Amino acid sequence: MSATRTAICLAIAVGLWAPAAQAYPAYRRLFKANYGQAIRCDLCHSGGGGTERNPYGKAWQAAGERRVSFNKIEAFDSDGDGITNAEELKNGSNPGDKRSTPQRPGNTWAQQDFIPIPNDQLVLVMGAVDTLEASEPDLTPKQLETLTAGVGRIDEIDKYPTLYFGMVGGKRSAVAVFSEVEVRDGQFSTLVGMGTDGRIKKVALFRSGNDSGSIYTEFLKCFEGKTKSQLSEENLKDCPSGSASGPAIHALSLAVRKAMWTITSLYAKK
Ligand SMILES: [Ca+2]
Repeated sequence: MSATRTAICLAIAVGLWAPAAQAYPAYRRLFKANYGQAIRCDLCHSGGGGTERNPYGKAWQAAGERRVSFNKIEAFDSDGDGITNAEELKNGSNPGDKRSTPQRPGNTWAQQDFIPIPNDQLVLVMGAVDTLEASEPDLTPKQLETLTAGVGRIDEIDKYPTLYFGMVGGKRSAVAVFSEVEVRDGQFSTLVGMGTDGRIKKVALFRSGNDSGSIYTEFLKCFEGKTKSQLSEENLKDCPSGSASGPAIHALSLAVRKAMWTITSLYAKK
């Protein structure tokens, strides 16, 4: 398995448009919140991050992709090796790989200390940087309150942001965060890059759907240069939405607003 593949906990390899936007960096944090263990992408993906989900990953998806969903599938034997998911997790074998059993666990899924960094996606919204860093901050109650007030309503997954920093000359030149909003036929995942001036550099979109991704290009461009306070529906009403549907534009706007509030809630300037 290549290093790049293991480093990316995303279903998207290239481009602004993915046939199936799936794993989201926060998912591994939901697992850790539930079981107290950091994990590798292999727990839920057949060949590491970015690959198809294994039976355990699919079962978790079917159970709702929430923290409680892990508990809901504990009694299942997702990979069909005769051992329940709960037993496998307890013993360090992979509940999504029938070749892995408590007697012969093989490669372990547990204890990945480093945070996976999706280099290929980050370059889309940050431009050229020397290096990339990542952090998985725990929001304080106060920060959570600020975020909720700013966005209106947040989902469970929004409480587990992963922040990526683009470094130039040893200093942070950009920060980026993924943000996800559910729409009727799937999900909008955006990656929003912000400069140190508090303005959006670029927004990349990853989602599943039958419509063409290019219909969102102009609308996404409209976010560039805007600050957190310029993202209200009123501020965005003149942005060209092309043939994109109203609900889609609304979801996209909400995702970007959530990303910007996440970053600024964590790094509020005094
Ligand atoms: Ca099993």
